[in-house]
Amino acid sequence: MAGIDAARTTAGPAPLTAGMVADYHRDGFLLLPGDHLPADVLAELIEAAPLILAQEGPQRVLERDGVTVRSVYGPHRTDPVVARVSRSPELAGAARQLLDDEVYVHQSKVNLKAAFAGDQWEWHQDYINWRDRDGIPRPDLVNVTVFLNEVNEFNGPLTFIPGSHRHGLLDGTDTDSMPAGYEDEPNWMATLTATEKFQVDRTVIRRLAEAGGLVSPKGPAGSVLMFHPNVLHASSPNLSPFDRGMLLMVYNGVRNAPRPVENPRPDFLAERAVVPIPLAV
Ligand code: 6CS
Ligand code: FE
Repeated sequence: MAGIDAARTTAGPAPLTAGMVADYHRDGFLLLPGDHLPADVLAELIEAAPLILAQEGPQRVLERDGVTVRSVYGPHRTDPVVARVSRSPELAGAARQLLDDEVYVHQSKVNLKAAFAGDQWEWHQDYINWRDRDGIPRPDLVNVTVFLNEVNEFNGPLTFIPGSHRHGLLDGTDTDSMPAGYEDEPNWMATLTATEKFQVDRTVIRRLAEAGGLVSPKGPAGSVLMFHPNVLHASSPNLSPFDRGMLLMVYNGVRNAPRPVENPRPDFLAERAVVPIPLAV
């Protein structure tokens, strides 16, 4: 694991070096090696994933085929292993360094991207959902992802346009209808499927990709990928015989607490209680 005291932007554990923090702010994402989490913690997490994915309920989203599990939301609230990992110095400490604030988990999920059947995520920025649906005033959140399987070029890796987060929220269209196959589902489902609700203009995507290129961070299970809520990202369907499971935790800074909204989303999608994760100094 990277030296836990290598840099201190806030008091408390600081697993990221100053160089890593700078790379994150430049590119909008940062990949940490497969041994960032202690081996026993990673093993527990990988063991917990099938149980999380098996829990039926509104927090579980299926693919358009109606049978394959796409995502399960809120595991940090329901699964003790994820709860512990979400509060670990290796992850919460890193989030705190990147946000320069105390942090709590706004949203968590396991995205399975199942072998043969896992569908795409179209080009999007995350923050528009958290601003417009959840009332979060500034894009001062960070996605912290733990790979539960090896992520390679075959199983639908996340793909980023480096530096795109520095343009803020981009021009696009908010589509109003429910995606095909989800017409009978609750309205909050519209931002969670393979058909993106907020379509960023393709001319904008092309221009940014021509300038910044495309990067798909890959690595063994246990790799930790952090990315900014405004970095433009997408991923292809998984045509390979290998799952691409990922745990994602969205940390928010406590100074960026959500404002009241008219129709709050269910708490497995959006946390309303801002309680900082305690981390020993
Ligand atoms: O609605 C949401 O909160 C989410 N939707 C997308 C497309 N990305 C991030 C987030 O999980
Ligand atoms: Fe996203």
